[in-house]
Amino acid sequence: MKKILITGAMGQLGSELTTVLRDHYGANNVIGTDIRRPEEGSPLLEGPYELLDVLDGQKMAEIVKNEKVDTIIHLAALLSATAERNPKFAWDINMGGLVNALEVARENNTSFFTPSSIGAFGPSTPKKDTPQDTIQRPTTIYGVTKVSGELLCDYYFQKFGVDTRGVRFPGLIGYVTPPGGGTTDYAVDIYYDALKKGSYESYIDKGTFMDMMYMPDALNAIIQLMEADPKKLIHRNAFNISAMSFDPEMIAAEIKKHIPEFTMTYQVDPVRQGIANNWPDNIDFTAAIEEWGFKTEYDLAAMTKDMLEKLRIKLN
Ligand code: AKB
Repeated sequence: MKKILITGAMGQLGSELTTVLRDHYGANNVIGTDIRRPEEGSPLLEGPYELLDVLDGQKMAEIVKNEKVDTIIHLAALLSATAERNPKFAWDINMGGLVNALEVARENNTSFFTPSSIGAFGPSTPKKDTPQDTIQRPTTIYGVTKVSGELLCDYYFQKFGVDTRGVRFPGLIGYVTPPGGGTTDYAVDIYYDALKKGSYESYIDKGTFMDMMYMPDALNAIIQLMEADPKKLIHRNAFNISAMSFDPEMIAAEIKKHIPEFTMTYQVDPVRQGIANNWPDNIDFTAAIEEWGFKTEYDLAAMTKDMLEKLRIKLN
């Protein structure tokens, strides 16, 4: 039985992953941590929960030692658009937190998962069917921290034998906790506004394709990779994964099938559009399929149907 510590448990991914892992491994075996405390009644408090700033490596080490943690899932990080507004702070949080978590993993011999992102690619990366191994010269601070993180995780595996694993997540879409400060967030906001206002003003321009994935598939991917046979993993960190690639028109057209009166207008945000322009249109994820059997269940149609159903209940 695993004993897992999650950083960034209050984030978009962390809040759902904590619950899913508690169902999978037992509530007492998954310790949620974040710099904030959830509101009373939050599902995050239905198991062990600790306040933890990832820049406090000593406290992280104490929790891991005291609770005999054998797996660290390090999610705490700033997303692309927020990072671009404060690059130094983004470097401190994204890299400082990662180094602390890797050191704690090394000292305590734990397994380790941390996500990279499609943000680890840049303008000189092939834009279509972006290969697993390719040019990575991102032009955002978020991308710089993601490439550095991928390399650092490889280093901790090669140098110290820490069992590091990771994926390059595309935009994640879910209805439980809204994302904060990402470039792909429009693909979540659009569902909320479709139901609340019947319209959406997109900050991402027409014809801008990005990879995306529905949250249940993202959660499964983490469990699948963490449980994969290490002998079969050639890449270990930063596997390309995706479930779909679409532009704003395509997601709007899919929503219109359920809400015929839905309309979309554009008010392009130059910062987030600039970031999106330098990311791939669609990535190749053959290595993840071959090395650990990556698979997804939701395409754009299935995700849209489920998102609208679940959000209708949540917003009522
Ligand atoms: C973002 O938009 O910053 C994230 C990501 C793709 O890493 N969702």
